[in-house]
Amino acid sequence: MVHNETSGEEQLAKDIEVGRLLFAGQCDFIAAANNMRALPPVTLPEICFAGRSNVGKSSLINALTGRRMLARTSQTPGRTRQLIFFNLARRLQLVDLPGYGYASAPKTDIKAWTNLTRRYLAGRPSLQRVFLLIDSRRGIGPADRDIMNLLDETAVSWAVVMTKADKQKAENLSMICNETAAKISKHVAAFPELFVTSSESGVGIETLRAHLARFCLPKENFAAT
Ligand SMILES: Nc1nc2c(ncn2[C@@H]2O[C@H](COP(=O)(O)OP(=O)(O)OP(=O)(O)O)[C@@H](O)[C@H]2O)c(=O)[nH]1
Ligand SMILES: [Mg+2]
Repeated sequence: MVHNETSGEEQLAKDIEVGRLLFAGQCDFIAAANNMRALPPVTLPEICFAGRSNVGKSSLINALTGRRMLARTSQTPGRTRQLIFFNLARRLQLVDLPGYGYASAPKTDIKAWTNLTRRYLAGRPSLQRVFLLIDSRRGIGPADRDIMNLLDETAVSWAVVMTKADKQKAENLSMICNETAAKISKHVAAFPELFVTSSESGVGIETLRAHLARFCLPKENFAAT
């Protein structure tokens, strides 16, 4: 029993190290696209971060890559207005998406971003998984449900990342995570596990790195299956 637990921990530590090494690699800005023709060519496996405005998408990319200023963040919602592509260690493409649910931008702008994001999500052949960010203080809202349904319809695999865990009390956090997990279990294209993170405190970042490494490195690199 004790032996198994130890080896489980060792396996996890090995996977975390694989993730750490990948994310310690160079990460370069590739492209900012505000229309479908401006998307960079399909080359590497790609994962993207989607979610409401201000949920913490750009901050999460910075936390994962350990670079404070790689993706531009802001206290004002609506900071990221294009699809921003980053190349990680020439192995994985990371995409920072514009947020949805931001009411104070001009309506035509909102429509253009929403259309572009939807077209990208539904039609990008290299897209391995969408990471849908949910604020730990708010849980799933109506705009999130629209995206979840779109992803289910287009059969794009997606997973939920809870953000800003540092801003929520432990008991509320576990309650909101249980509620969220129950809701996503009804969606066919959803990965059942939640990733609970804080870009501020670093909670959950190494686990998410280890998970992301699986989209671009061969299976033999990992201990745990
Ligand atoms: N306390 C705390 N604040 C966070 C965390 N992640 C992001 N923030 C803050 O939340 C605000 C929005 O973060 P962004 O990363 O710009 O959010 P975004 O989802 O990229 O927003 P848009 O580009 O507008 O869609 C900023 O003020 C961040 O500092 C976190 O884990 N903890
Ligand atoms: Mg952003």
